[in-house]
Amino acid sequence: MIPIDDTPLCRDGKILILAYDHGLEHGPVDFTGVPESADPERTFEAATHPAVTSVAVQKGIAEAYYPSYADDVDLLAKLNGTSNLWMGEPDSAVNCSVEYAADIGASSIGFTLYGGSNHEIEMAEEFRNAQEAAREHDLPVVMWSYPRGQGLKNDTKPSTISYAARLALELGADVAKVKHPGSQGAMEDAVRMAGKTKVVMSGGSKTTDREFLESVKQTIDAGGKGLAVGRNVWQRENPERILDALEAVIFEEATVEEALDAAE
Ligand code: FBP
Repeated sequence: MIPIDDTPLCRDGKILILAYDHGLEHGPVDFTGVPESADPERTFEAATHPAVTSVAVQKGIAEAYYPSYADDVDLLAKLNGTSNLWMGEPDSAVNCSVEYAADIGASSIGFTLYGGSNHEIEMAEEFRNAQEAAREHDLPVVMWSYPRGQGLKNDTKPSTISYAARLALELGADVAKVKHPGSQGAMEDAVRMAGKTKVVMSGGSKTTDREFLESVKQTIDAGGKGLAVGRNVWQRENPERILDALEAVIFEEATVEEALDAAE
């Protein structure tokens, strides 16, 4: 673990990562509701909002679009990822090295671990390589800690999310990105299991403003440090509006009602 509060990934110890790797992970279907969202520039524009601490993208998007935003946006390079065309047991190809991520301007790295997958052993070994290389470059490491696989029927049950958070601590991640386990109490347990590793909530599929903000508020009240979110921001017609609300909840300790007002 390295101190990350003074890195660009954090603002006042909190984190709001805008994730935009869905074109790989889910495919073009995620862009159908708001066709403009297929244009990476739209998300980079959204990432200039002061609430956003970093934008998380794959190497190709970073190479093609980040140079135009390097002065205004912080880059988290997602090192592994797999398309939805893959039908096998959960796994994630390593598409980018830490060295290359640093070369293209990333100030932190992201890595998915599917604990419980039949590929967990290889993925953990790949994570080890990335984590140790990141230390050489002083880059914070964010683990997308998503237990899933043949044996796991419910990947958001509280005990699974607590285990996901613990895996991140045990394997040396600075930040554990976990799914919301359904209640503030369950998120508190995940935060406790993560120890010194900061916990951020994974955004999930698009919901109403209120439902989404309530889950974020629960995460913050549980001791979580923020959010790594994609669809709940850029699948909205006006990403800036929900970012205003997120800024209020994450950085200003606002209530959900106050945040909804901020988003008017
Ligand atoms: P969302 O906020 O849209 O859920 O994005 C977070 C994220 O982790 C992305 O980085 C990733 O592409 C996606 O979720 C993966 O979601 P899943 O594997 O659960 O379909």
